[in-house]
Amino acid sequence: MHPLRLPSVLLLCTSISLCTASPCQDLTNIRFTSVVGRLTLGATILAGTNFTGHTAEPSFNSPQINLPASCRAVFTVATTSDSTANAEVWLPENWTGRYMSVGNGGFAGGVNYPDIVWSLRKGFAVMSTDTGHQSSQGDGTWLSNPTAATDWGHRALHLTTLAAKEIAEAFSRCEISKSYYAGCSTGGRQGLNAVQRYPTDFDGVLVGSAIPWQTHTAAWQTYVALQQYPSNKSNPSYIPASMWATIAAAVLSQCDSADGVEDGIIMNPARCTFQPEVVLCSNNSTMNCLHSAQVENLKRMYRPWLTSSGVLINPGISHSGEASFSILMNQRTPQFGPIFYGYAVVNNSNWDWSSISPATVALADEINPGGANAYNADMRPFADRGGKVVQYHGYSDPLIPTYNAAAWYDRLVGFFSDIGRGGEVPAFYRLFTIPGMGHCAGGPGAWVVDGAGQGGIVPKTDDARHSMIWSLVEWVEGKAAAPESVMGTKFVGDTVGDGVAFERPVCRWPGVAEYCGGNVTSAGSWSCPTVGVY
Ligand SMILES: *[C@@H]1O[C@H](CO)[C@@H](O)[C@H](O)[C@H]1NC(C)=O
Ligand SMILES: *[C@@H]1O[C@H](CO)[C@@H](O)[C@H](O)[C@H]1NC(C)=O
Ligand SMILES: *[C@@H]1O[C@H](CO)[C@@H](O)[C@H](O)[C@H]1NC(C)=O
Ligand SMILES: *[C@@H]1O[C@H](CO)[C@@H](O)[C@H](O)[C@H]1NC(C)=O
Ligand SMILES: *[C@@H]1O[C@H](CO)[C@@H](O)[C@H](O)[C@H]1NC(C)=O
Ligand SMILES: *[C@@H]1O[C@H](CO)[C@@H](O)[C@H](O)[C@H]1NC(C)=O
Ligand SMILES: *[C@@H]1O[C@H](CO)[C@@H](O)[C@H](O)[C@H]1NC(C)=O
Ligand SMILES: [Ca+2]
Repeated sequence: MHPLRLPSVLLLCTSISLCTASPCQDLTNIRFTSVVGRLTLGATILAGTNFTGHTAEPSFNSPQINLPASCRAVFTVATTSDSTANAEVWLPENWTGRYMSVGNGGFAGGVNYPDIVWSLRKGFAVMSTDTGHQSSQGDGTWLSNPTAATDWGHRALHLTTLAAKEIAEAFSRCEISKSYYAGCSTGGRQGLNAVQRYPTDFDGVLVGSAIPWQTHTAAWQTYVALQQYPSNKSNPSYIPASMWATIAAAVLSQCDSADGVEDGIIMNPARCTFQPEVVLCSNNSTMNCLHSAQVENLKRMYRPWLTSSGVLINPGISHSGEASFSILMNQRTPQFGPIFYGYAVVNNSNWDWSSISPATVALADEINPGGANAYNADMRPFADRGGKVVQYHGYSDPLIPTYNAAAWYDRLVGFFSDIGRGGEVPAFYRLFTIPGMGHCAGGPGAWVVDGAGQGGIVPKTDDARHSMIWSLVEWVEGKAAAPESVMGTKFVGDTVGDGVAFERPVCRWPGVAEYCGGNVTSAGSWSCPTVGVY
C-alpha cells in the first residue's frame, strides 16, 4: 500500500479546465496531514444511479435519484482522543474546483445526503458529517455528554472539513479554488460558528433560518409553551391545536391586503397589527373562538420575552408563523428547547421544563453548552480575508422567530459601528427575509431560493439571479456585485413538474418586495426598496 500523495504542483481548477480524477478506490490509501482520521471507503457512483442513506435522521434518508458520476468517500476523524466524527465527501467526476461543507438540522447526527446531492449536482466536492453522534433531529439526549456537545457545537464540522479538503485535492490532483458552506436551521448556526471560530475554513457561507443564539432561542421554545402546560385542556389559557388554522386565517384576513395584494402572503409581518380580539368568543359562541385568557396567551407569543429589567431574552414569533405552531405549543413537551435545556444545561432527564426562567437562561449562557452559541459579532478575521456571508430567514418561521435573524444582524452592525467600521458590514454580510416561507422551506411565499434544506427543489433557472448559493459564489469570486435581491420561486403545489406559480424578489433586510402595479404573478410587478436596507 502506498500512501496517496498530493502532487507537488497542484493545478488550479477553473470551470474551463476541469481536473482529472484518480481512481476512487485508491483514496483509501490517503494519509491525512491536518487531522487524525481514516478513509474507509471510496465507492464509485455511476451516472444515473440512485442512492439511499441509512442514518438515524429519516429526512436524510430520502432516496437520491439519477446521480451524477462521482466518487463517494467515507471517512472518520478523531475529534478528541476518545471520540470520532463520521463523514462523507462526494466528489463529482468533473469537478469545478469548488469545495462545500453542508450542515445538519435540529439535533440530527447523520450524514445529510439530500444536501450533499443538492451541492454535488452543482459541481461542488461536498462533505457532510454526523457531527460526532448518531440521532434523529428531535433527539438531543446525547447532549449530556459534553464531548458530544462540543463536536456538535462546532468541532466536528471543522475537523471533517479539513480532512475533506485533503481528500478533494488528492482525488482530483487539483487545488481547491474556493471553499463554501451551506446549511439551514442548526446548519445555519454551524455556518455562523465556523465563521466566528475558524475564519479560514470557508470563503463563502450561506446561512439559512439559523439559530445563532442557541441558549436563548431554545429557552424561548420552552417559555412560549408555558401557558400550554401540559397540554392541559382545563387550563383556561390553553389553545388547542385545532385553533391555529383559525388564528392563522384571522391574521391573514387582517394583514394580507396591507401590502396592496390579497394573495395569501403577508409580505411584511412587521407591519401587521393583528387584533386577536376578532377571534374572541362572543356570548353565544364557543366554537372556533378564543376566550380572553387564551387571547392573552396568544398575544404573549408575539411579544419579545424580556427579563424583569427589560433585557431581551428572545424575540417573539412573527405574524404569519401561526399555522405550524403546534410543534411547540401542543406537545406534552415542546420540541427542541426543553431537550437542549434538560440535557445540555441542567443535565437532568426529568427536568420540569415549566420551571424555565431568566435565571435558567443565565445559567445556560454561563455554560454555553458545546460552545454552540454563534453570537460573537467580531467577524473581523473572516471579513478581513475577504470572506462573505449570505443569510436568509423565512418571515413565517414557527420554530425560530424571524426576528432572531434581525437581532443578530443588529448585533453585528453594532459591533462594527462601535469600532468605526459599521459601513463595511454590507461589503461582507447580507441578510434577506423571505415573506411567506416557514422554517427553511415551504409556505405560500416564493420560498425556493436554492439554499440547503430545501429538499433538492431548485429554481427553474439555476443562476445567481434566482439562487442564494450562486449569488454568494459570484460575489465571493468577484463575478458579480454583492446581491441586492434574489428572485424567489413558488412552484404550483410546490411541485417542480407542475410549473412556476409565480416569482417574486426576496429583498435585503428589512426591506420586502413592494407591489408596483401590473400582473401580480409577474416578478416585474414587484421591486425591492433601496432605502432603509443596511
Ligand atoms: C432510481 O429510482 C427511480 C425512481 O424510483 C426509478 O424509476 C429508477 O428505475 C431507479 N434507477 C435505478 C438505476 O435503480
Ligand atoms: C465529464 O466530462 C467528460 C469529458 O468532457 C464527459 O464525457 C462526461 O460526460 C462528463 N461527466 C459529467 C458527469 O458531466
Ligand atoms: C451530566 O452528568 C453526567 C454524570 O454525572 C456527567 O458525566 C456529564 O458530564 C454531565 N453533563 C453535563 C452536560 O453537565
Ligand atoms: C390544569 O389546569 C388547571 C387550571 O389551571 C389546574 O387546576 C390543573 O391542576 C391542571 N392540571 C394539570 C394536570 O396540570
Ligand atoms: C356578552 O354579554 C354581556 C352582557 O349581555 C355584554 O356586556 C358583553 O359585551 C358581551 N360580550 C361579547 C364578547 O359579546
Ligand atoms: C349569537 O350569534 C349570532 C351570530 O353569531 C347572532 O346573530 C346572534 O344575535 C347572537 N345572539 C345573542 C343572543 O347574542
Ligand atoms: C399574469 O402573468 C402570468 C405569467 O407570469 C400569466 O400566466 C397570466 O396569464 C397573467 N395574467 C394576466 C391577467 O395577464
Ligand atoms: Ca398580500
